[in-house]
Amino acid sequence: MYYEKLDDFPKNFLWGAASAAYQIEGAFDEDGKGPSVWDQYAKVPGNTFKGTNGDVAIDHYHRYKEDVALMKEMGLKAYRFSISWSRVLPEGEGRVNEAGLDFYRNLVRELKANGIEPVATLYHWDLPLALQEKYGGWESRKTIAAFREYCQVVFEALGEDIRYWVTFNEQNVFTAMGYRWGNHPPKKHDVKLMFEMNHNVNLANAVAVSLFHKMVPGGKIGPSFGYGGVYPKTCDPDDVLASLNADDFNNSWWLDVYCRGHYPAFTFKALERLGIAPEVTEDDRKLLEAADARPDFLGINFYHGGTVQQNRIEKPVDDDGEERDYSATDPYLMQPKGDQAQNPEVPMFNSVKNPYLKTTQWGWEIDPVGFRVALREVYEKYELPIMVTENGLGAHDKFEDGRIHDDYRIEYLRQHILEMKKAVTDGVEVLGYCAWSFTDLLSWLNGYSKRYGFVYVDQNDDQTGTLDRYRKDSFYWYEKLIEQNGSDEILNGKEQTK
Ligand code: BGP
Repeated sequence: MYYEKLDDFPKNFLWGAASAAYQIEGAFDEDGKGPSVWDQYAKVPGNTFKGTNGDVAIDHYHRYKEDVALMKEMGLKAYRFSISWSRVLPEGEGRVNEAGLDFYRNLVRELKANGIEPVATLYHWDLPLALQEKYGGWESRKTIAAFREYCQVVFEALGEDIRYWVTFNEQNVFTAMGYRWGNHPPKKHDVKLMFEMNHNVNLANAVAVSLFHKMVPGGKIGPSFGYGGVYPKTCDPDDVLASLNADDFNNSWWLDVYCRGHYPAFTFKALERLGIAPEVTEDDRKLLEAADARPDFLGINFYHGGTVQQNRIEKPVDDDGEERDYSATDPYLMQPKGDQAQNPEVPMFNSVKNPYLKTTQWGWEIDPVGFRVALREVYEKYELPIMVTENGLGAHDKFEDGRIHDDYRIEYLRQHILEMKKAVTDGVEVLGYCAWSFTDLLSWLNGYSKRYGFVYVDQNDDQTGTLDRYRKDSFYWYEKLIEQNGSDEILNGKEQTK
């Protein structure tokens, strides 16, 4: 769709940047903070890249004033951060640690004094270790009650000062990484259990949203979902059907529950057939469907989507385009039902490479148009305002005498923000855009060398850096973009940056 002129971004558009507690704070055991599952997990040899952990991270806990001063200098309008549950409730429930709450009170005060809108995430993966040990974490409904307690404490302390809240960050990612792929805590490989614990997180999300609506009437709350749009490999109707299946399995499975209060029929039936669908009680249904459990906006984290073709059982087609007969040997058909239950998507779709897209140094597809498609799809389907809560480029940056020439990052952001502007022109209501990330920070599984920030932090994989901060070229570019409220000039690449 071609426009002669794009709509302007709204005047109060929230140009922001994002982070998460474990990835920046450090001070992992200071001022009464209890351990989280990540504090433990990252210290087990082999679990993270070169053994990196967030004990110090980028020491934001002690340097938050310096970081906020940089945000202010940049002209940032919003800052998304997460609250560490075990800093506030060291055992996950019960005793409140006032010193932990004070850190967030001070941070929010500092942000607001500098004209920056705080956006607080309640849960960015760092579950209090005590809850994992006591109840098996999200495997138990007791953790839902603990989460409610935590939310109540935090809403009471900060509800008046923070307008925008995010419940769960990328529920689709932490449930799958923790319970299917086994590369996040608690490192399990059990798909049935994953769907069960995921259901508990859905209930916790509904509980938090309902409670928020009671306690913070003027505020806005929603989950941040890791959205990946799906393309069919070809216009063969069977490939199109496969992409519909993948979208249902990868996206609607969560988004429908958040926004409509129930699971999508197709995936639910597929899981039921395999005996791995979550048990949904009558009370659960009521809770999920309650009007006050609907989010006020949807947070969308966008990095990349995927491409699929029809499954190989019905019509075997290889990536090289050659047809092969899998019917006799297809491992899925030969597997007992229990094993099929570990691979529920096999009959639904088959992931393939997208030949049109380039990838990052870490192999993630770069797809700005897909970002516009994603915004359109989500907005059309759920009719909720969208806040882009993460989008950005992870790269190896080169530090040259205090300068970091990250033109590749500027280009990535420019293209994505331009497509977002087109989506706005298409009619999508976008409240704000939080680039991932403001400063460099710890990547959960890729250490400190996968950098995303506008601000370079001298921290290395061996965790010996000075922690000094340096503005990258992208810092000055984003500053200008904000100043011009995302003008066509800067988005068409005509502006010179330092
Ligand atoms: C998202 C997470 C962020 C961040 C980002 C980049 O999934 O919400 O916390 O880590 O991805 O991921 P990575 O560090 O793996 O490159």
